[in-house]
Amino acid sequence: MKFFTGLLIGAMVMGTTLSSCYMVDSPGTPQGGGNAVDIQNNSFNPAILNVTKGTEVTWTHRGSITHNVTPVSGIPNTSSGSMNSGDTFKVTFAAAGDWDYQCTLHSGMTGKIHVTE
Ligand SMILES: [Cu+2]
Repeated sequence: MKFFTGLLIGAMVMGTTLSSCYMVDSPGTPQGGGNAVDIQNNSFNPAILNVTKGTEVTWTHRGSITHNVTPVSGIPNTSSGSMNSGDTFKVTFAAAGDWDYQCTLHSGMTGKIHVTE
């Protein structure tokens, strides 16, 4: 009888261990960084992105309401226009310098691409 009780407890411990494994969050998709900017929660992430010249930067709209990427200063003078969920916008930065930008629909929603040689 003790043997069967031991088995039962063993099975319960194993079951608990297995079920806790299933509860571990799956690794999320990396957000931002590299040459990518995410548009989410009324912000650009990362707000400041450092790239070397010649890099193509991609903005991806991962939110739900309309945003845009509009330069404030720097070159090239190109804007995304209205972006909605799932939309992407790409800009290649051919020259070193700062490219400051904003979403004209939401004050305080700003970002910067810092382009180095
Ligand atoms: Cu916006």
